[in-house]
Amino acid sequence: MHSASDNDWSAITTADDLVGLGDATVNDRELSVASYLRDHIAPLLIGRDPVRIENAWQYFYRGAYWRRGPITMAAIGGVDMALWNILGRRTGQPVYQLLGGRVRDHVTTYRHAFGWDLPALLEQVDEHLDAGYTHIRVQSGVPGLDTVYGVSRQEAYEPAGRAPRPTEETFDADAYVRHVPGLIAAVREHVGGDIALLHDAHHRLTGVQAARLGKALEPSNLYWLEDVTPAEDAEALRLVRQHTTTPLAIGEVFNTVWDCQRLIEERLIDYIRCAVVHAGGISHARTIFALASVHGVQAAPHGPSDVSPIALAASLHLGAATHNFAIQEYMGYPDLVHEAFPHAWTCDAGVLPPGDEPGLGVSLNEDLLRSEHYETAYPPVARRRDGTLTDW
Ligand code: EZ4
Ligand code: CO
Repeated sequence: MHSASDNDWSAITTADDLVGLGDATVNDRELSVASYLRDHIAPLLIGRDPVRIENAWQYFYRGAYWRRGPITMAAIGGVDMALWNILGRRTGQPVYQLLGGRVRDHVTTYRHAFGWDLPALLEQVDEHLDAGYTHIRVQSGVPGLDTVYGVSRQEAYEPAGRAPRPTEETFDADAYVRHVPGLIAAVREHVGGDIALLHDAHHRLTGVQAARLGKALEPSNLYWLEDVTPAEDAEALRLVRQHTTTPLAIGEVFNTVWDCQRLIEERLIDYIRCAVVHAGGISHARTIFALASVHGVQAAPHGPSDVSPIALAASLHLGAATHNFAIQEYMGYPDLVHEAFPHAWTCDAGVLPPGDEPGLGVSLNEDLLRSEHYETAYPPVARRRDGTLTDW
């Protein structure tokens, strides 16, 4: 390789001037990954052979004494994506062909619907239904709470707010667990039996609270209940599993196969939600999904608006070529982001075709990006009524 990250963008340039884009964004810790890339990876990329993708992955993973963690793995992930991108451009093939070709006609997606109360929520649900979506994540306000994570009173993408420090909100697990089953039952009644409904609890419940919630949601026949307990606590999930048949999804905060090995091997979850960007790129997400396939767990990557169109493209190419890839989250982007990252993938009536351009099929509108500047943004911090912090 000729140079790496020698401009502001996450791009690798080969000696013969092929450019590969990657995404290494970790929401609210962006600059730490930029430093990791600039200070510790870019100098070591120079002179490497860009077609030896697996070799590069192994070098950056095993060659570092301090392994794993979101910063390291996103940095490796960005490089990995860029190298797959380069290989595609060099061979004229979309990345999904290089991964073995398509196993499915399309990658299904789900969209978010949120509303402070049921009528507002149903309005968004109806918009998604009208647009042809068949899978919808539903979130709402909770009586007695002023704010709820991921439920904006306005149009919203990722819940991070642009400010030098995070906002704070109060969370009450009992009020939440009392409210959600009735709310989702009402949504189920509204949409009928054929639409898949999903819900995300954002890691905030104990095992017992989560088990109760899962049980209470059974009549609503959820597609999944996501992040119902803190992801790192396997025994909490086991407790939930023992008490409910509501399908469980977890893993957006995992970075390596070792973070989720036990959950997968012991079948404590139904869906593994690692994002390609946060889990070491296409090469390592493929390892995670392969382990999942052995144990009856399906892949369903994280895809909020802080996962860029480049990383989404990487996920879609992998999804097209991965048998146990169930669904891709797609939160959508503001217009500015679509303009900044012109992309071959499309979103049409509930499916996300990766497009047939060589590589990942995403480019950068550098002029537009240069006119923007970086601002810190943080998701809110949540406290219980006594002031102690919740799990996420
Ligand atoms: O909390 O992207 O499933 N989606 C989510 C998101 C995440 C944010 C964190 O950066 O849970 O809203
Ligand atoms: Co989530």
